[in-house]
Amino acid sequence: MLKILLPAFLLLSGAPAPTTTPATTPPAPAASPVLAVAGSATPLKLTAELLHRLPRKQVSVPASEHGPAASFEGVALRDLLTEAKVPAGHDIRGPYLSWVVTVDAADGYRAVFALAELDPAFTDRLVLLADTRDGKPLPPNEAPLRFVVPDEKRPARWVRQVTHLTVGPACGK
Ligand SMILES: Nc1nc2c(c(=O)[nH]1)N[C@H]1C(S)=C(S)[C@@H](COP(=O)(O)O)O[C@H]1N2
Ligand SMILES: [Mo]
Repeated sequence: MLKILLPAFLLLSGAPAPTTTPATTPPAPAASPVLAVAGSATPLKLTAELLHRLPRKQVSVPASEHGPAASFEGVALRDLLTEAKVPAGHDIRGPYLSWVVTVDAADGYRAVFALAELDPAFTDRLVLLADTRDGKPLPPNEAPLRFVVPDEKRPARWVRQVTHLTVGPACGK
């Protein structure tokens, strides 16, 4: 009996739990995600200040097999590209038709969007880079930014924990 009660007593008394698991150091605070454009030396830092200076967009997503209904807010990826001087509209021609935005996440997950998929001259769909869910900062498994693509039924490109956006030619030319 004493053997069973002793560990519980140690936990309740605040004494270190008798465990062999090594202590882990907390992760360093994440630097701002960045958007880098081919041929441009300075990447755009996706700071909270920038994300609040650009037009804010809000989208409500219904409940599905993937999760409960949610309301996301953030900025359109296209508006970030414009901030970074990436061609838009009628300028998306010739080589720019094969330009893509590569999205990298903290866990190594990757996805791409083509410039033409993001542009209001081609489509009305919204590709949102969200920084809040239901009016609150994103939870740790989604922060600091996550994609929301309401028109896409499979949320496979709804990349969470975005760290880098890289914009440039799909096949390096
Ligand atoms: N960083 C990251 N984002 C990701 C994934 C992932 O493995 N890593 N999985 C994708 C897939 S396949 C799905 S179905 C959705 C699930 O989103 P949820 O975890 O918010 O439900 O996240 C997408 N975004
Ligand atoms: Mo998925």
